[in-house]
Amino acid sequence: MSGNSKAYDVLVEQLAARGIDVEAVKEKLAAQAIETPSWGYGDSGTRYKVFSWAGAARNVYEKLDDAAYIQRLTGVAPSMAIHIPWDKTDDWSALRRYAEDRGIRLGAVNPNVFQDDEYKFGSLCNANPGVREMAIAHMVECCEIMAETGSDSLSIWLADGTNYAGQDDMRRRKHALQESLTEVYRHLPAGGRMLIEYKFFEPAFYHTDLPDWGTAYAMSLKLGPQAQVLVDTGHHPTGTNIAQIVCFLLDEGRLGGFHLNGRKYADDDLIVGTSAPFELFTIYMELVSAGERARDVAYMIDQSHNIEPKLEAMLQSVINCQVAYAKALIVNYDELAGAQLAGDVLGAHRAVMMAFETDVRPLLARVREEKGLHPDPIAAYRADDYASKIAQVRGKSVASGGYPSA
Ligand code: AFD
Ligand code: MN
Ligand code: MN
Repeated sequence: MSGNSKAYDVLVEQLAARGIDVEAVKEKLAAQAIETPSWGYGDSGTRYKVFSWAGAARNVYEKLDDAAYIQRLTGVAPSMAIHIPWDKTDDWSALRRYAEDRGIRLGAVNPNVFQDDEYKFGSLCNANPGVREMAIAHMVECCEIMAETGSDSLSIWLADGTNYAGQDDMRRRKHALQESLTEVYRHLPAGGRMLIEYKFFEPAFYHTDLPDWGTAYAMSLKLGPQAQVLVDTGHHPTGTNIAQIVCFLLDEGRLGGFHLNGRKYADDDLIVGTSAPFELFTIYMELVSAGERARDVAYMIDQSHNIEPKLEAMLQSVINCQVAYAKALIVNYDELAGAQLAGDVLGAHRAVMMAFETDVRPLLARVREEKGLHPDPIAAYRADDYASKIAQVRGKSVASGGYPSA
């Protein structure tokens, strides 16, 4: 009996003794779906420096090749989010077919209203109506692209904000934001969703027009049922209880999805689940305990890997989400509810910690094997030659970004 199957049998026995239906847990783990971002496969960096990576994807087709590779190794990464205009193509049906021929599909469409010169003082909140029109037109184009790609989510993040008190009228900006989003909302394809992302600062440093879950939630209520909130796990002040935000939005039916990444100090875009695995676990506990209310939540990774090997970083991100979900699935929620109602503070806490402190890797390994996959995606990655092959074929792009060299 391989070491793994022994560990698996011991774990199954432990979980059964805790009243956990292991087969039901495995079914949910096998059905998990985590979307990877096209921008995680190309070169990216910080404002100081982009360390270009040999083999980094140079165009949307190569990004799809890499996303399909992640899906082949993990079996739970069936879609890739696209970013417009970075991933723009003049033949959407060809791109859609290219993805589907490789076992994945095109996911959320991310407009870009933060890199054109015109957006210096904002996009949808800009005082200049012409700039607002330009940003709205771009988002309407993204709605049309959604119809072409079969995407169901328009994932909106604005860099809009100001750097100094008095720089602009925050009330006027709020009105402009609502008006502009209302116009975009009209163009959503049937069944499409507008996911409104918030971020407490950066690149604006005095105020951001969509800084927190409350403003995004208020905007979604004003817009209508196809508008929901997008929670980027890196976009909160240190110490924020993100699980509580997730619980509230889920209960209101307004949690559209996540941009998953890790943070230590700010929007660091690190590998999700590295700096705060317990936080990720508590988020997944809210999702598991919400049951049907969490059915349509979109789980999307939003990271840019600057020093980490790109594909290994993406694999680790997906695995960390699998681990957090598996741990959340093995909480005995009946036992937890009983302890909560009885006011058994530490009994309830221990019911949660018991799950968090369980090594779920043998369970995940078995789920992968039952899907016909290697039980350890990182070992599979390190054993095959995909990364060395693309490094050879694609080479290294000229590093960009960063302060102009002296
Ligand atoms: C940056 C922003 C935000 C956005 C992402 C993709 O902070 O998270 O969703 O870029 O555009 O990380
Ligand atoms: Mn994001
Ligand atoms: Mn971000």
